[in-house]
Amino acid sequence: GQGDMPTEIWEKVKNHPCYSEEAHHHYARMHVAVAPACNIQCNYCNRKYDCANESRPGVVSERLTPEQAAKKVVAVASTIPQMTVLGIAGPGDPLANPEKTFKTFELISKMAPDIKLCLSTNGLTLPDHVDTIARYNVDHVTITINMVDPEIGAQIYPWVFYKHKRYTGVEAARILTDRQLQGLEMLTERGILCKINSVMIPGINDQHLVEVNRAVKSRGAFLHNIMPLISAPEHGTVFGLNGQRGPSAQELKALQDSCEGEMNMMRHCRQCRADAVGLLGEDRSAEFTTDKIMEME
Ligand code: CLF
Ligand code: SF4
Repeated sequence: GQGDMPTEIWEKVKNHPCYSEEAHHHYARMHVAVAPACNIQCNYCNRKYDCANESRPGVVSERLTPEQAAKKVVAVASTIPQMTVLGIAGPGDPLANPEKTFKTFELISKMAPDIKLCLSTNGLTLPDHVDTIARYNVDHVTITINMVDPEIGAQIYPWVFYKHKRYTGVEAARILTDRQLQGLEMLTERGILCKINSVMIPGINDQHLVEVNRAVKSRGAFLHNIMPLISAPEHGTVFGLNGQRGPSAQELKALQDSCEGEMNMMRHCRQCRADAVGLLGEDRSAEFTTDKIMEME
């Protein structure tokens, strides 16, 4: 229920399946995979698959043009009436593909104006796009923040590509954390709800995520979603190949518990694919391939 939440915030969360634990039983989201490129490298990413920001590696999602994506949204919304939210979450970084991402939002806001728009990003170029995000009425932005300490960041991110130049090591991580936190502040100043996703990587950032939690809370983040690293050698990620393990369910819960009280913690994330369709935990993307949508017309 609304509890003591201000009405303008309640209006934004009550039917968003990720922002409200209750809503996820009743409302569906869909992602469209319009954003193939990325501007950083995470050691938990396998570019052959979807963005590990938001996804379980293993299945390649179908890449769509903005026009195909908008058609798909209209087709899904007419089939699944509980579909309230359209998210762009990959397979790369949506803001490393700004033309495709914002063109998709523009088409959808015309063709399906009731659908809420949602965006997930690594944050590197976020400050440059805050005005555009606000202009397209994107109410929900997720930033994946795994550290606020560049020394720790250097163990997670081998490089970032920023303003036409490749940076590595601590310097790269410092640029990334500065841009992420600046972007978060700019969004929350404009009243855009921000969720922070963090990937829990045992031995690297597990102790540190409590500090990340404080840093994002103090900058106005609404919700913190700490997700387990999914690591297996067959996924071909740097961490997987190095034998880096993911956390146990108990370790994850203990960390979430120690952050709870500081701010709202999300505990119902299903680490969706970049082309997921349906209720969280349900995947109906196979019903809505481009071929099938063309047949529906
Ligand atoms: Fe998608 Fe992400 Fe928007 Fe939700 S998913 S872009 S906020 S509409 Fe949700 Fe999926 Fe977890 Fe993401 S369950 S991976 S938190
Ligand atoms: Fe991969 Fe996403 Fe990281 Fe880019 S931001 S390297 S797509 S996990």
